[in-house]
Amino acid sequence: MWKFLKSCTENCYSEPQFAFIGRSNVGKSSLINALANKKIARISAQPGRTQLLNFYHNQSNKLVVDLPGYGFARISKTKKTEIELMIANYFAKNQTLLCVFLLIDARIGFRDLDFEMIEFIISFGHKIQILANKVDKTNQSQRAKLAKQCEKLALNCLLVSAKTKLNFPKLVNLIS
Ligand SMILES: Nc1nc2c(ncn2[C@@H]2O[C@H](COP(=O)(O)OP(=O)(O)OP(=O)(O)O)[C@@H](O)[C@H]2O)c(=O)[nH]1
Ligand SMILES: [Mg+2]
Repeated sequence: MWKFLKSCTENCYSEPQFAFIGRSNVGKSSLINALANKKIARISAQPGRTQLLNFYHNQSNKLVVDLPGYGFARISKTKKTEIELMIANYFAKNQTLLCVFLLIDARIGFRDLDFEMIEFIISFGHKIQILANKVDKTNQSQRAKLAKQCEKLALNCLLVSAKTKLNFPKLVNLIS
């Protein structure tokens, strides 16, 4: 059963873990709530909700961390730097990552900041799985464009929706 454990400013567990990262407001915390079938992560229509590393146990008792989002302009410069450092340290120092789930908005596709983050994460040898969230809000041409982008980048992409739970059996399999 999914369970909230604690919030930390750096990795406070040595066990192997899955990480959720992505631009602010892309739906990382919503996806965790949808997987958990209960409200264990705080979400908001305003970007910048998650400001710490939030640790959870998932359905198979594995550690999952919900990271703060990147790319949110409307927070103080100090706070932004603090969050960027928290994210950078997490990936740079972590030897025990099972997989990094990098979320993008399926309507928008990849942004420059996403490419920078993907390169940064890969540079430490971590494995990445792209989750294109909010698919419930996409049309056919947006989905076709996304599929092409993923193919070109040779990245594993799974279309998901925290709202409709599209592809959740596959996602649960990846996070078990
Ligand atoms: N339609 C739709 N809305 C979604 C989906 N996932 C998330 N949302 C909405 O997107 C907004 C942001 O969701 P959050 O889960 O707080 O996003 P986050 O990535 O955790 O944001 P930060 O913590 O700020 O980085 C909320 O209003 C959610 O209800 C989805 O799959 N479909
Ligand atoms: Mg969040």
